[in-house]
Amino acid sequence: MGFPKGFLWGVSTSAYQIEGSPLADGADPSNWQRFCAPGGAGAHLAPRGDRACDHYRRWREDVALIRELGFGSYRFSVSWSRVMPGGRVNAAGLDFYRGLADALLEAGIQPQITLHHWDLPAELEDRGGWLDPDLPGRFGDYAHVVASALADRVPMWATLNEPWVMMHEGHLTGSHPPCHRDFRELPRVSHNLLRAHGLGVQACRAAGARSVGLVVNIEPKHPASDRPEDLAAAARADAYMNRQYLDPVLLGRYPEELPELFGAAWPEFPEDDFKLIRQPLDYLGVNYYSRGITRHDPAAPFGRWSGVPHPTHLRTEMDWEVYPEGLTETLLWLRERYGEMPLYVNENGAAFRDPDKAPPGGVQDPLRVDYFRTHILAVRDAIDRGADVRGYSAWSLLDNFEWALGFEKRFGIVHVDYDTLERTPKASARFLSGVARSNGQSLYPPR
Ligand code: IFM
Repeated sequence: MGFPKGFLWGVSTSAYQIEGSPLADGADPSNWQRFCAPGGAGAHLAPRGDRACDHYRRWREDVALIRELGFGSYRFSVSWSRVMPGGRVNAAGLDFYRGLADALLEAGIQPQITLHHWDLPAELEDRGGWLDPDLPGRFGDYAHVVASALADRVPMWATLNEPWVMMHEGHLTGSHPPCHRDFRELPRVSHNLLRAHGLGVQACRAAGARSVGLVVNIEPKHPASDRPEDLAAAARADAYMNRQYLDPVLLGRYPEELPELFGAAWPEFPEDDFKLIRQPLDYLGVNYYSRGITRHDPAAPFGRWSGVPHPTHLRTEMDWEVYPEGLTETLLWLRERYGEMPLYVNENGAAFRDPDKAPPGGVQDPLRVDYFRTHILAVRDAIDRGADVRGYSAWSLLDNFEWALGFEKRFGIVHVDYDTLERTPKASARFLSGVARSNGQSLYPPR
């Protein structure tokens, strides 16, 4: 019963999704600020990301909220264009994150930093973004600046959040900046992200960071049938989404399916790059939301597979199947494929429809409560079966800017009224607070 002693219960956010004030105190525009500005592909998103949850000005209130809810950790990301506008170090940008980290520590909450959660300085995107072979080096410089300023007080670091999404949405579907739709770009984008990760780990360590990892999103790919074509399609989808990043980082090579998948677009990569990419890690961060049921589909525009919805399982507002067993499967699969390693569930959560205004009795969100309950029990199951899981962080502390989908999808355990920016904990916040304070005991009602 309960969870291992010292298990870390936390909440996650990211810079552009909550901060607002993107140009304050000397910051430069990021690719997402530009995406949401008039004339940008996301200009219709209202209210725009420029205000988001106004965390940049209300962060003290948010720290107090995390403390009141009893969480032991808070995972947030740093805005690159705030701390290094035009490539120069901006003391005011670093001061913001230093102040936040100190306030968390004072409140007994462990800060966890993600260096890059998708918001890239716009000028670096203009130079080619993740297609630019020089960007990994610039990321290494940025990582060194941030870690030199904060490693003395921040114990956990991650280089990148969900590199797969940056590649897939930015260069295949085109729904995120830089809004390209060209599968031939994907291998180069991935490889540059992986090199950036390697240089970021080295830079963090050189600056004294103690625990350094990577955060990936994993979705088990299940074949729609036992037909060999569907089995092969599920393997291709798995290589593309789940192993494309983990195999190079943890095994020093790409999955064997990828050269065939990309055909002539697959470049020869220098062997030395894999030494850089395969830096020893202190932990792996896992973001889990759903699984994918996959069938062979020769008409699919890329990869010859497509997704098949489960006929009866509940789906969230994102149209993602609720499938907690997939989290146990993921955590056990990581151990089996890559060996013993400390794992943290760094994101897990669900968008369900909540009212725009919090009613007087608070927001009741039973579907989200059930989502958390079943997924946390799935983590427990994985621990019982040998996975070394050290923490669980809910996505997300606040309702926030869900990227190209704007503010409509509410993932928060705390409701945000986008007119007044008032924060109101939902029933799910109270539920998770009980789980955190009891180290999981509250999941098991007394007999
Ligand atoms: O909001 C995102 C987050 O930025 C990255 N992981 C998935 C979340 C929900 O889509």
